[in-house]
Amino acid sequence: MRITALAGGIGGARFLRGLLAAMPDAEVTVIGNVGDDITLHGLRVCPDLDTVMYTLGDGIHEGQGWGRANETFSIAAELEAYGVGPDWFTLGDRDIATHLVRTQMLDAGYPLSAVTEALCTRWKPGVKLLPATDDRAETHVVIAEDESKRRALHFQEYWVRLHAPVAESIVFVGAEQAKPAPGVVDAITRADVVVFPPSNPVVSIGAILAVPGIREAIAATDAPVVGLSPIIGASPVRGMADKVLAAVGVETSAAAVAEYYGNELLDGWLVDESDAAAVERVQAAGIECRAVPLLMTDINATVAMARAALDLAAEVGKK
Ligand code: FO1
Repeated sequence: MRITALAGGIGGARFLRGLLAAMPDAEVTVIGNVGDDITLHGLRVCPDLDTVMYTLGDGIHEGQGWGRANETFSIAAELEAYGVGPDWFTLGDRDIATHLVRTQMLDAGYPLSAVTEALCTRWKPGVKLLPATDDRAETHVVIAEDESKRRALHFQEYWVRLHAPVAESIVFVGAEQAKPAPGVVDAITRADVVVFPPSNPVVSIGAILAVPGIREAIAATDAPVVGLSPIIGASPVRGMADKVLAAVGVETSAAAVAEYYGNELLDGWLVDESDAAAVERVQAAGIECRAVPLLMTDINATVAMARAALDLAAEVGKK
């Protein structure tokens, strides 16, 4: 079975671990978010691609969900001694090796997709990891400095330095000119199932859908498209989805996120058992909906979620 999943960072990567455990023989392609990417100290950092690669390659810092396990910070300490910032975004020594390899390959003219493939020959994540695009398309967030002044911040500064204050709007800088990376549209049109893991609907899945051609391919594919809500009750399981959903005028609820994606993209949607009351509203939006446990408390819970998503895909696929 060919499964294609759009994935952001931590939630998406953890879900993929369950998907691979549930479907060890499936051919899984992951279309990874590049909107979080940032250049620091001359190095290109791709947080969401690295979180998928490290998580599935068993190199991830488990507690954080980003960066490397057994990390050291000698370089960060030296940079601080030089007074060289930014001090709000810390790169570990092991992680810096990834950025050095990536940056020298990019500088040599390799596209990000080729760089990602090369890095994955070491990590062997068990999936084909594709960046949504080889072009630069970084997410910026517009906040109100005060009633008269507004500022657009790189997503990392918005999230890591400012801890996600109220956001006015989200801008995917350069996305309009970006093209899907090689293999991305193919992975969607040839899939037996397309999955939206419980990633951030705006700055992760939304940033991927902002690349022209990707949303259209998902809307056009014959494969059933099934998503899992990243919102349980009125709040995100992790991260700042509530803040960026508000910025795009969407209520923070499992049903509202399903409506935000819409039935031209989604055929099925999983909400948590505690949101069973939302099933009717999602069905009314033309999207098949089931209420199942959606907290990834351990690998078994995540495997069960992956199975529920594939069961729903099988059901809607027959329609
Ligand atoms: N998040 C933080 O809160 N603080 C950091 O210093 C930090 C450093 C960092 C370095 C590499 C990397 O791949 C991710 C890093 N993150 C950090 C997490 C990052 O903001 C998130 O992984 C995503 O961009 C949001 O999902």
